[in-house]
Amino acid sequence: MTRLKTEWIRTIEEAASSWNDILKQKTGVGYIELAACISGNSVENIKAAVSEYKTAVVPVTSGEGVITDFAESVTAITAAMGFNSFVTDKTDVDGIYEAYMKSADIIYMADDNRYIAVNTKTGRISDNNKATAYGFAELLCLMAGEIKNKKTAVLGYGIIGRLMAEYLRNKGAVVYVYEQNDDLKGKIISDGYFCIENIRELKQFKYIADATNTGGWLGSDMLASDVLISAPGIPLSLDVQAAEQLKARYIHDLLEIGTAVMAGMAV
Ligand code: 2YJ
Repeated sequence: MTRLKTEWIRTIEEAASSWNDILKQKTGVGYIELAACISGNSVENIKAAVSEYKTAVVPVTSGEGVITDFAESVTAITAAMGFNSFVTDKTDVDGIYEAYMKSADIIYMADDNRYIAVNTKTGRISDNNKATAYGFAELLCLMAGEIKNKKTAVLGYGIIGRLMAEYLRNKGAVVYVYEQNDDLKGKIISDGYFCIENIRELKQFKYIADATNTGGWLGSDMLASDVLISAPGIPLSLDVQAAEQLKARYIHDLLEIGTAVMAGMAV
């Protein structure tokens, strides 16, 4: 699991709102519509929550400690959705106490293993892995227009890759998985997916869900010219040239989509 770095997330605070606009241009949905879709809430329900709920982010010092700008970035994303959002002054348990005392409805917090949002009123909890995987998988479906019966590649069969494969299969996609770790191939097959044996086969795929976490290994010569990529994997797999060339054809972010969907799943 990739640990976020301050230098990667530095721009999220100022760009959270414009990324919402770009997402809408690319897929037809923004944070709120995607949060509604994945959580099974109506857009009206999410909008009502946004206008009523306070969200708090508690910095967590355990393990590798606080990531400078992490809590502020999460706050900026929920604020871009319209929530009344704040970072607690205190950290850890004292921060959770502060969030309750300030009547936060949803509390976000992350340690090295898990990033969650807890609804203090209903007890509902959402997990970033699921929110991110389902959010990005749905965005691939939206970019595709119709994913049913379409050959779709999932790169990486870790936590996020598995959740994306499951989501895409439920949407009717024919899922092929590329995974470098040979020990996982048996699992891919027994889970009911096809294996991409050689990365050269990737060129045949128009639809790609990329959940790998080695940056810069994917060049445009390895991809179909009309490829559409939804890429929650961090760092981005596309090399610098491919990222520039395919700008209009891929979606990637570090925190925004997952965080927005988490809000929906905690409402
Ligand atoms: O509060 C803080 O600033 C830190 N404790 C945040 C830690 C963020 N955690 C991570 O980046 C981990 N890799 C877990 C993320 C899970 C996302 N799927």
